[in-house]
Amino acid sequence: MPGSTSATVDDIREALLAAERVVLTSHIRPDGDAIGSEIAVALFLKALGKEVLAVNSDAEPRRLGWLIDDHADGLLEKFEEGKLSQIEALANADIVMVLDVGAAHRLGKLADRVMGASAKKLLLDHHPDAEGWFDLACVRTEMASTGELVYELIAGHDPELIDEHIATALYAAIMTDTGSFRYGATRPSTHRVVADLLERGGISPEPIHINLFDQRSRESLRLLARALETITTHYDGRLATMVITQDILRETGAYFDETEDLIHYALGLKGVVTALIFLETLSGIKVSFRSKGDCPINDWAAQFGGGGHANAAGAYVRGIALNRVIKDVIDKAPLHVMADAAAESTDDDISQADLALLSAFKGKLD
Ligand SMILES: [Mn+2]
Repeated sequence: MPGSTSATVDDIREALLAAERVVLTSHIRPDGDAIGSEIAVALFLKALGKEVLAVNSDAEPRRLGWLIDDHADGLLEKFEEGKLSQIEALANADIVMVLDVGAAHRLGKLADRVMGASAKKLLLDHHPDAEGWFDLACVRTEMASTGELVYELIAGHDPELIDEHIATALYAAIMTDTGSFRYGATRPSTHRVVADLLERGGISPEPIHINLFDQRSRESLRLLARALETITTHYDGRLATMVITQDILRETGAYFDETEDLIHYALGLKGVVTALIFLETLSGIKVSFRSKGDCPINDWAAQFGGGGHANAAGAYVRGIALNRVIKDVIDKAPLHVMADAAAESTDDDISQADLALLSAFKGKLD
């Protein structure tokens, strides 16, 4: 039924088992969860004798290259306009399965081809607000990662199929999206899944962690040093911001994708509940929102045309100068970022005095 977001992992598996040719795809600027989930599903379907191709609008970031070189060469490609094998795969597919993203615009150059494909469209995702054009959509927002859903997909068919390669891909997926098992969405079941992956795959965490996080370039460390200097706090130290300009990137020689984990340093500051990073790109300002604990920031990101999870969201602002974007975003901080939500919640209603205090806070930037 088109528009259904209530499909189960079993429904998704049943549809896949009945198919012969499957194309997988995920979001632009694919991360470890996107790539790891795609590789695991691709290896699973290949083991079942299906024809499968995973194709993304963007290439994988360089730091995830090892995942593909090692296990999935020829299974996962970057979309190339006019590449016959990819066009044929999309045209002949029984199923196009989208992983880790439910919004067409985040499929990049593949959006029209995926939506226009005659194949059945499946979604397996953990992001809220999936669009309605999927034939079967399994969206489980309580999951920390799409990788955990893929584990369910495979283990529910035959856990024996979880070999070293599938286990490595899923471990990397889950490790990425849980921030190495420390974010709020990490649950006991997350640890049960990774325990099973370690056992069945005969893999150990350390080399995967080293591959994912300990491969920094000198340029990226120079970028880190510069980025730390830009940290500013607001609202009594509850909000920390970081700014990366094109000048900083140029001067340090770092790549844009090396900005990815910088925000955690701002979030790591004592007393900070929310951190923002403003990244100046050639076509606009990318704003990343992160928070700790019960401090949702996705509605805040949505005010700037973005969205995401409660504790991790993003937005992209075009046509407005960097300094203006910084001020606008900070000014629109939700009340629970501006002031201590615990103090407010002792009263059901916010008093007039509190509201006056909050509006005074609002204009005050460090
Ligand atoms: Mn994810």
